[in-house]
Amino acid sequence: MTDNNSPPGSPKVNPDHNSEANPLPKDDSSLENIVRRFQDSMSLAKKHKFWETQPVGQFKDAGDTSLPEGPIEPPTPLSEVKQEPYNLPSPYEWTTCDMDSEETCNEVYNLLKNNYVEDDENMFRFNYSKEFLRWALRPPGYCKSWHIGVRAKTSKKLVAFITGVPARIRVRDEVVKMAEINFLCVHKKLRSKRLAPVMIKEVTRRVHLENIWQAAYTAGVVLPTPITTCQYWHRSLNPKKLIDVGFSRLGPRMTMSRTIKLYKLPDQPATPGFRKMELRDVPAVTRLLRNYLSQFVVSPDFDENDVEHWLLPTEDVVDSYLVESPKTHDITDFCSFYTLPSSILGNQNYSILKAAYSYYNVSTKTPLLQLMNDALIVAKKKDFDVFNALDVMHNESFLKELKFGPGDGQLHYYLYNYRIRNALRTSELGLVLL
Ligand code: MYA
Repeated sequence: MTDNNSPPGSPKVNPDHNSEANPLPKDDSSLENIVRRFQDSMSLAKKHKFWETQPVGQFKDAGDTSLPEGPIEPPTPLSEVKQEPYNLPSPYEWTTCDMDSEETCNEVYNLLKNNYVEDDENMFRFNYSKEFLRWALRPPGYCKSWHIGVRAKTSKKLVAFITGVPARIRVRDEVVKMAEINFLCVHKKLRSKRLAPVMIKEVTRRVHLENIWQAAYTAGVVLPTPITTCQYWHRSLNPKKLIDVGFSRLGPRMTMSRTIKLYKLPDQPATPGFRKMELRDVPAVTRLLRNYLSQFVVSPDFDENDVEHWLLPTEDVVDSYLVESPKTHDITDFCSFYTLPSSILGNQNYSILKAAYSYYNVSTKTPLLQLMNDALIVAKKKDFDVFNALDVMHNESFLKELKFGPGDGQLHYYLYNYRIRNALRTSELGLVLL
C-alpha cells in the first residue's frame, strides 16, 4: 500500500495502485476469467480485515439501492460505551496531546513533518505548520481528548497520532453531528504492525463518549467505501521552481521562458471591491456561504462561530477575500484558500514547496472564473508556488480555463456509520477537509 493521501503530489500520471477499481475484461465468460474473478473476490474479501468489522459501506453492498440511507448502526446507550482505552502493544502508551502546550505542539509538528503523507514517488511530504495544526484542531466546541497520541513507554517519544474535531455535516436534509478525523500518522519505523486500527478504535470510543456516532474523513487509499473520489488540480504560480524540483515538467515544445509567460498573472485583482475578509464580515459571509452550500448533497452546516474560526484570515494559515459592491456595499462573492507547504525531499536548491489549497468559494455576482483568477493573483503576490484545487463544488467550471493541470493525487471521501445510497458526483460534494 502506498502512503499517499492526497498530493503533496506532482501532476504526473497516476501509477495504477488500485486494482480494486479496475474494470473486468470485456469477455469474462472464459474459465480463466471466472477463476480469476473468484480469486479476486477472495482476495478482496480478505483485503480489509479491520474495515470489514466497521459500520461503513462495504464493497459487497455497493450498488444495493435497497439499503436505506442514514446511520448504519443505531447509537448505543452511553453507559455501554467502553470506559477504558483500548490496549496498545506493551511498549506503547496513550497520551492526550494538549495543542495549547508549545512543547506538545512541537512534538506533533515533528512527528508529522517526518512521517506524514508523501506523494507516490516520495518527493514531497506535507509539512503542516504549528499554527495550522492549532487552528485545525481547536475549532468551536473541540475536545482535547480527541487529540490522541501514542508514546513509547521508555523514551516517551511520540510515535503516532490521530485526531478528531466536531462538525455539523449536512447530508441532504439531515444535519448530523460528526467528528472529522484527520492526521492519522504512525512513525515510519512502526508501520504495518496494525497500530492504525487500534488508534481508529480509540478515537471512535472517545467520540462515542461525547454521544457522537458519525464521522467524515478523507484518504488517498481506497477503503470501504468512498462516497466520492476527487481529483487534485494544480495551477503553477512559480513554474520555474516547480519544474526545478520535479513537481512539474516542461511541456512538449515548450521553453522555460514560454512556460513562465504562459502562467504569468496580472499584478492586481481585477474585481472592483475585492478585499480581504474582516471580522465585521462574518454575518454576511455566513449568509452567503450557507445559501451557497445548501445546493450540495454533503456540506458543512456552518454558523457564524464556525465561519469566524474557519474563514477569518489567519496569517500563513487561511486567506479569505470577498467582493463588496462599491455601490450597495453588499457582500456578493467570496473565495478562500489555506496554506499547506510540503517539504521537498532531497533537492539541493529548495526545501519547501509553498502551496495554497482552494477552500470555500462563492460567486453570486462576480463570475467564478474571474473570482478565482483574483484568488490566483493574490496567492501569487503572497509568494505561493502552486495553487491546488479539488474538482468539488463548481470548481470544474474554472480549472481548465485558469490553466490548472490534473494531478496524480486522488482523494477519497468517507463517512463512518452513515450510508449514502449511491456514490456522489464530485460536483455534488460541498465539503473540503484539511
Ligand atoms: S488520512 C492520512 C493517513 N496518513 C498517512 O497517510 C500518513 C503516512 N502513513 C501512515 O502514517 C500509516 O501508513 C497509516 C497506517 C497510519 C496511515 N485511513 O497500522 P497498520 C488501514 C484509514 O498495519 P500502517 C487520515 O488521516 C488499512 O486499510 N485506514 O497500517 C484520515 C488496514 O486496515 P484493513 C487506513 O501503514 C484517517 C490497516 O489500516 C489508512 O502502519 C481516517 C493497517 O493498519 C487510512 N489512511 O498505518 C481514519 N491507511 O486491513 C478512519 C491504512 O482493514 C477514521 N489504513 O485494510 C474512521 C472514523 C473514526 C471515528 C468514528 C466516530 C464515530
